[in-house]
Amino acid sequence: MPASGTFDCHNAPALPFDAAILGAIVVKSVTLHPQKGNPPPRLAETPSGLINSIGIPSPGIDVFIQQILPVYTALGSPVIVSVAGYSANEYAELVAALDGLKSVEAIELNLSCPNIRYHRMPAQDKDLLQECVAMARGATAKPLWAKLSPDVPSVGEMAQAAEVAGADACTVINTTSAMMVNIHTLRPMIGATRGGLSGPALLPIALAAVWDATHHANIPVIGVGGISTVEDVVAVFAAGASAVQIGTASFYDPMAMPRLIGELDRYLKDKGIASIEELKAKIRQSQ
Ligand code: RRO
Repeated sequence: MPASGTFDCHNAPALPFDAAILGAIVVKSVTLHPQKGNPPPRLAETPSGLINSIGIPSPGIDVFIQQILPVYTALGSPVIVSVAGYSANEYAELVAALDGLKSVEAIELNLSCPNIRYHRMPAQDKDLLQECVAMARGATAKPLWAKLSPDVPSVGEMAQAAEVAGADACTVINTTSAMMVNIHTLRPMIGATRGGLSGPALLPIALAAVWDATHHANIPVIGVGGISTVEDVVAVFAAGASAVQIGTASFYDPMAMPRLIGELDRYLKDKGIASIEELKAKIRQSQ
């Protein structure tokens, strides 16, 4: 599935592939109230990866539900709605607004956006993370995924905390906080100074985090970070992931997701493995 924020429904009509082949579509995080996001420059391409400080431009949850959700639903894949609140109460309100909607398969709680001037980032503060997840849990019976940050001493401890508070799965990881300098202006490339780094540099960080999360928590872990080849997909499954998300690879190659789905099929066939479930069972036996 696409990582949140990397699959724009405005481009959906121009998509070069049928989105129904995806396991699911994760939408860009939605906030309770409309907001513009950060002023540009908010995206920088560097040799180490992309740095973004988009800052969650959002139409607000009401407009999202009325005007944007139907566009995603029409694509024929299960829709996962990512939500970002500024307090535990806001997470609960966002989740409550989505609770009754049949077209919402699951809700990803984005607890880890690096580009918001939080007083405390939920994914970096165990008490706040648990408060946000617990409040959201109280507002829905739909599956709840907690999206975690790599910028913590132990992603495993945060995954465990999310599980205890009622998360059904966790998504590991969001981008990592970073900065790049424009050597001509001698200024940071990003207006907000820092942004979130994504791309291949993130893969080893994601692998360590997914491993850590699966060894601390007993809920499925969705692996994301730096995946661009079928070998990367298999590596993230080998680290313990139940499913994978693709982000920056699609920025450089809009066909990355269908390509990886095809390559994974061929990889399994070549190895004589019947399904992804069988691959996961083999991984479990080998460890
Ligand atoms: O919009 C963003 O700036 C953003 C978000 Br919500 C996020 O979760 N991760 C990221 O790298 N950027």
